[in-house]
Order: sequence, then C-alpha cells, then structure tokens
Amino acid sequence: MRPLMTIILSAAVFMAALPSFAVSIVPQPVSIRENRSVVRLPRTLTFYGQTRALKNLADVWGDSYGMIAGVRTGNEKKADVKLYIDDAMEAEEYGLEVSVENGVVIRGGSPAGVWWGMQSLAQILLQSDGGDGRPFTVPGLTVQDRPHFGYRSGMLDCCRHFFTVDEVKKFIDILALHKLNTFHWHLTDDQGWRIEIKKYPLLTEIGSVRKETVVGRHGSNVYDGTPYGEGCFYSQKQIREIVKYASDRYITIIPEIEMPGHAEAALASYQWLGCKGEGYEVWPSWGVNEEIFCVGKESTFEFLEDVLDEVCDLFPGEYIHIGGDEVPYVRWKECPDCQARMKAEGITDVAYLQGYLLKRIENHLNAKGRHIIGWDEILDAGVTPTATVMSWRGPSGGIRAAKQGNHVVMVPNTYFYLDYYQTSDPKKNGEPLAIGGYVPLSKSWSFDPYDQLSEDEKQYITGVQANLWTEYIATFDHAQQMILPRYCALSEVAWCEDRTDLDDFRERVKSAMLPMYDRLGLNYAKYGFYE
Ligand code: TNX
Repeated sequence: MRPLMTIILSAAVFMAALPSFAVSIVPQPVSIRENRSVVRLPRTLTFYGQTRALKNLADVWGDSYGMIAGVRTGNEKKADVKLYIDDAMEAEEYGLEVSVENGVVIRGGSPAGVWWGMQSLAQILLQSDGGDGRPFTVPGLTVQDRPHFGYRSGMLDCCRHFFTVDEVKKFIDILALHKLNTFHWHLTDDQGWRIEIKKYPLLTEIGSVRKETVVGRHGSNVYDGTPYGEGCFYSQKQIREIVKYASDRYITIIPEIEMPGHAEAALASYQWLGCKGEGYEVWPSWGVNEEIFCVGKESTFEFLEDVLDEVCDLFPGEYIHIGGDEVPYVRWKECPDCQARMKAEGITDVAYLQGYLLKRIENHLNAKGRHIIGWDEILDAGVTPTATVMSWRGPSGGIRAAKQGNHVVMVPNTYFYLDYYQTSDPKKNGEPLAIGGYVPLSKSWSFDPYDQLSEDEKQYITGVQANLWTEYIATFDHAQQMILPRYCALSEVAWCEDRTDLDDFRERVKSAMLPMYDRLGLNYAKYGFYE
C-alpha cells in the first residue's frame, strides 16, 4: 500500500475509535460546552478535596457510584478529580471542567454545589465508559450550572406502606441522583404512626399496626384479614442515622406530623385525643377519615406540642410539615369541648377552629425557630402570612397563596402525583393497580410553576415537589418504578428555568438516566415514555 493511503486509512481507524460525544445531562445544565480533546480517566479515580467536607464527599460519592468508578483520596497534583470551593459562586452553583491538563475540576459555591456537580460527573462517566475494564474516555468539556429553585423535593409516604431504613436511604440516594435537595417524609397517618415518640410509646406500639388492609380499591369492603405494621416504625436512633445520611448528601428532611386529620392511628393509641374518647382503631381502609384530633381539650395541645418537641430534636431543618389536608369537621360540630372552644375564642365558622389549632402550633414551632408548611386546605382555615402552603389540589391553591403573599411549594396532583398512572391505557401496558389519574412523563415535564403569576408574585414560589402516596404501593421495587423516570421531569422543572424541547429531554433521559438506573440496579417504568 502506498504511504499516503496508509496514513489516511490509519487516521480513519483512529478517528473511528474516538467516541463521538455529545454528553447528556439531566437536568439540563445552564451551559455545557465540549471541545475536541479526549481525557482518559482510570476506573479507580483519585479524588482531592480542598476542605474536609469535600474530602468526605469523595467517600459519599464512592458509596453511591462505586458501580461506575472506584474511589480513593490522594494529593492535589496527582488527583484525577479535584474539588474546590469558589466563594464567588452561589451556594448550590457549580462549575465542572474536564481537560487534558487538569483532569476533572469541580468548583462549587459550597459543598452542596460541588455535590451537585459530582452528580453530573457520574452521568458523564457512565457515557464515557467503553466497558471491559478500559479507562473512561471523557470529552474535554466545561459545564456551568445552578438550580433555579432552592426547594426541590420528593415526598415518600411511609404510613400506608412501610419502607425499611435501607430503602429510605436508597430513596435519598435517588433524590441526590436527580439533584433534589429536600426529602418530605410523611410519617403519620390514619393507617400507621411510624415515628418513635419517647413520651408516648403507644403511638408505635399500637399506632403502627392495623389489623388488616382493604383489598383493591377502597370502598371494595373486602379486607385481607392480615395484620400489617408490626415493628414498622423508625426508632429515634434510626431517624438520627437517616438525618445524617441525608445531610451527608446535602438533603434536608422535612418531617410531616399530620393534624388535625389523618390522625386515627394516634387516636387509636391514646383514645382521649379524639372528640368521642373511645372506639378508635388504626384505619384499615384508604380515603378521608372523620376521626380527627379534638381541639376542644387542652390535653390534645399538650400532646401535639410534646410530640413536636421530640420531632424538632430529631430534625434540624427549618421546616416542619403539619399536614392540614382533608379534614371533615363533623366531629367538631358535635363535640361539646370543641363547641366551647369556639365560643370562648369567638369563632363562628368551624373551619376557623382548624385555623386556631394551626396558629397555636405555629407559635409553638416559631418559638423554637421553626416554620410550618401545610397542605393547601389551610388557606380556607385562616392561614397566617408566615405559613408555607403546599399546593396539591392542582396549582390553584398555590396561585391563590402566592397572590396573597404566602410562600408556596407546588405539588399539583395533576402534574406531580406519582401514585397516578403513567400511561393512558394501563391495562394494555401492564401497569400495576394505581390510585387513578394520568400523569405521563411529558405531563410532569410540562408543568409551569409560574402560571398566572406576575413578575412580583413569582418570588413566593419556593420550589416544586412530587409526592409518592403508597396506598397501592406495597414494595420499594414498585415505588421505584412509580418515581423513575418521572423524577427526571421533576428535577428538570425544579432545576431549569426554561424548558422548551421535550424531544431533547427524552433523548437525554435515554442516554443519561435510563442507563444510570440500569447500572445502579434501580427499577424504572418501561412504559409511557413517549406519551
Ligand atoms: C390525598 S395529598 C391525600 C393523601 C392521599 C392522596 C392519594 C394529600 C394532602 N392528601 O392522603 O394519599 O390523596 O393520591
């Protein structure tokens, strides 16, 4: 062969061996630029962290992504990945650079920013993996990124069905993978009380167990005859462990203690908490329950404040969620104590009795430096200006709240209820029984948190969240396929101010996230992707 031909041919072979990149990241970064260089990184990465917190992040990252790359710590010069704090950046902002000269450099405004950058790194590495133990071949690139919302959250209901400490930790890992920074932990409900309270041990002795569970749709009147929930609660020791696990991943936990409704498990444990004072059981059915806390008696307030004191000792975050949803007032209308309370307080509408409870509880928590969040029903109960409203019955409650100057978290069921079906034909697609509804990936992704709000009102939207209620979700495997890949849509709505290209989003989910779920052994929905 002539020399020129040989050169051309071997150049072509060499070029073909080079990966043709266009790295995908979810959520879409503010900017990402690739250059033509290729950086080879070993399968065991040496990390350098400028501070102690950053060194710790290398270990945490290794725990999460050990399936992708091994991790050790080393000195600055020789490290493959270098982590720095950049005081000029916002706390959660990060910059990520991959270059032949410096390997991977991640700078963040705080360790949290660096941590989010490290999630992007995991996605980049996975797409640069040639397999068979070969080094990663990463394109030279520069990413600049910061989240749009400071509140980005997933809620898990551990009451209707219980998830173990390890499963809750895995849930927290999944939040981190999607750059979500808040875990709303639903811990008390009619069907089970799941948090140990030292002063009231019966809450978990009696309140965690229901004697049976309704089969299929609620209202079916068929019960399984099998007790559920024995030992299914989190001890305070376990809670501290989970809080630490989350905070090592820059995730804040917001515990929810439901009041005055969704409370029958508490009433079953201490019967004097209800208006009738007897006849309560941990509820074996789903839906809206008429048995609620009695707010006529002072003993109820003592109980709630004691419980919240222990909750505050366990959870260091600013927010405590106090529920407030789906409260039928029938018992209060009949209860002499509640009626006497209304009279004494000059309350004429029974809805405002809920407002009275809220106000007292809010004062108690404010005195401890905490703030309350409540479901959007609190808007009708005489909400205070300082309460954050969580809009779940569509976005309308949130819009109303923002217009009156309350802070808002948007969790509209029409976009972010992940207990809803993911396809329009669940039977044909083999979706397991769900509560109802229809929220495909594209629907979640299309949510506009600022709909109908003026420039000025937008400031009250602090962020977005998706809820996973678990009436119909008994296992963590099932839970995962309800949140994945829809968490990709949540994270993109939470992280990116503008979203315009649904096809591009789907492509990025396919290249960056589905292989990630596979590699990490996470279970995700295999249907509904294109609806
Ligand atoms: C309404 S959302 C509820 C929950 C249910 C959920 C089922 C909210 C604040 N209350 O108790 O689990 O619907 O989708």
